[in-house]
Amino acid sequence: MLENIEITSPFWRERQQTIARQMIPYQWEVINDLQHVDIAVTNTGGDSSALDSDKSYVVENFKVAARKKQGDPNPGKRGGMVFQDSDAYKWLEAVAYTLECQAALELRHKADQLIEIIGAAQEDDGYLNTYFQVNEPERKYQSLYMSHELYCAGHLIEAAVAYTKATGTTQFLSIAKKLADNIDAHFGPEEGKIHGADGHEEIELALLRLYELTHEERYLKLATYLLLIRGQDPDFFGAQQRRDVALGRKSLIPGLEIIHPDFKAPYFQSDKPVYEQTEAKGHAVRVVYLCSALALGAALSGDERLKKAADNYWRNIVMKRMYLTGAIGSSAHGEAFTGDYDLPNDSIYGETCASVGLIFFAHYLLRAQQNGAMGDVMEQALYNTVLAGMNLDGKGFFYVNPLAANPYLSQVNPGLRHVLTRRPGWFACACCPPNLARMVMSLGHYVYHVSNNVIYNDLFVASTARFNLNGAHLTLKQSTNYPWEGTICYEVPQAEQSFTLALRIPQWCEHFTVQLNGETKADYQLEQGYLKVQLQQGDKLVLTLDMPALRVAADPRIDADYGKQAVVRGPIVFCAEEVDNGPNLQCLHLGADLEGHYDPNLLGGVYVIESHGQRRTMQEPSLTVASPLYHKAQPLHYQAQTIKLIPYYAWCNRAEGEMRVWLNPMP
Ligand code: FUB
Ligand code: ZN
Repeated sequence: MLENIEITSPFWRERQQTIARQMIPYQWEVINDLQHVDIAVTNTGGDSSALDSDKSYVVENFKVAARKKQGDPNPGKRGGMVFQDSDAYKWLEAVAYTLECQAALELRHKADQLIEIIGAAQEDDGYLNTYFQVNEPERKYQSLYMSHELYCAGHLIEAAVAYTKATGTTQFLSIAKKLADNIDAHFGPEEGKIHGADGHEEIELALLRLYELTHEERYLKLATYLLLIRGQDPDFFGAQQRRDVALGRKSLIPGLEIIHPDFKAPYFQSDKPVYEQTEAKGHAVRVVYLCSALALGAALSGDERLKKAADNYWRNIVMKRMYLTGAIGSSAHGEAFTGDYDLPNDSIYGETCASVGLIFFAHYLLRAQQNGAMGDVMEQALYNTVLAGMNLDGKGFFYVNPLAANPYLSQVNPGLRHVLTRRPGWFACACCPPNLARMVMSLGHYVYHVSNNVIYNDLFVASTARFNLNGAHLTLKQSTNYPWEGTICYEVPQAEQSFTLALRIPQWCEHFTVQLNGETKADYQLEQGYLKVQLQQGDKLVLTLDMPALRVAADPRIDADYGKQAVVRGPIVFCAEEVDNGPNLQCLHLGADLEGHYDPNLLGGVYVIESHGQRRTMQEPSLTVASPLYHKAQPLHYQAQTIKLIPYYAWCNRAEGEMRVWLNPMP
């Protein structure tokens, strides 16, 4: 197993420092309402006017719940979305991973304070959810389609697992176990218990992680139950919706009807049992959180039904429903998947959380199957959509991640209103910012995994890692300037015995070389995208991945990308921005060349690619201001233009303007 890892990569250290020093303290201010932020309300799904636009209420809600528990007749107002508690839990999880990397005493103090407040809000029977405790106690566990009770519980449990591992303290874990036990008392096959699961998956993965930490079988059993009960009764959520309407209850998402075309069984992945599912349907984050649990559950329990479900989902998502940037979820309606090859670049949803979830899914499948293709997807989502989810300064966030954007169209076209072209400081529905923080701070957990005593290197990240392979200790040092350069050097300063290191050879890499102690190795065979090398103390291994800038074409069934080309280099997808290339990016044609260089002074240091291309001119007689919109087709005119491309993740850090990933090839 991996005992610990210290990340030394300049690329990732800089991001982790930004998150630890800027983003997490900033998020603390926001969740405690200590500073004014303009809260964007574009993504609430319902009536944004029902939510305050300058207060998050996150921590306040726990204090209100605690006062109510103590019998205070006027505990105060509980505000925000029904799942607002989860923002506190994800913040705590991000702090936990930060504490794994550094002492961060001030953050630790704040986190302990918050855990105290959360504990004070928890009811004696373990129940914990500020919305239902304060606003509608009689509705607990009755509106699971949208209550997010187990979703919030899941985030609490994941945070507690991470916090316990990082600090060795158990106060948070006790809260988590008490809550998990409350869920266990209410859900399960026994008569009198609820025979269903939460509308938003998350608890399943959390219980599996709790099981991994505590080895208490009941958590594995409950997680498996919740995975397998889903879709057994396709009307489970529908019946709860109808009952709530009959009882005159209000919608849990302000302004959105309880019975709504976007919220039917497929939205909740409950139209059939998971092992009969063959397509990713409905809400994208829900799907990938479910899938992550299916993959980990299959690995922990050996249940073939879970494995089959995870494999089916994986195939459908990766082969037919994923963007080049690792974004998923094509539609803003229901924040959802649509159909195969339906991947519009401008009206996309591509929620940051969905790509975070896709990384979890890939990681847990990888742990079970050792298939490098899963590592490829992991880095695709990480280096592109997830990193694009934040401003370089760590204080602005994207929820929706388009591959083509135009600020004017986002203003005038209601179908594009969800596509922002500036990262807001916070959201009324703020799931993404703390999710991104916990993802990047936990990066060390994704660099390697160990299976059958083999160390698999899944992500190339300069680091020093310590492993314990069945009692034998070893230290593995990885040095690289990835993602800007493809040379990765491994050293073994200490190893009690020899071991096997499996290197992921990414699918984008057409040529690579391996040198062991100065000698080129040619006798290797790839096994599912990994190359295995035997190492011992003192060894030095150099893997060189050729990393030229490449043009990518899409499957012709993807209408939106038909005839277009995108530029990638290694794991990084590039894009054109208006600030570099002028407006009307749709008129640009890439040239025959792609010339790249690293620019240390641009956007915190990025690789830039230039192409001597062309721009269709507006000079033709038919394209004067007074000319008609449509005209007889005739030969087109172009002028030379050097097209400048930057990494997609860094877009929208300068002037607001158009952006585009898929460009025209030479005419
Ligand atoms: O419903 C909770 C979270 O809010 C989801 O995961 C996101 O998609 C957003 O809807
Ligand atoms: Zn989100």
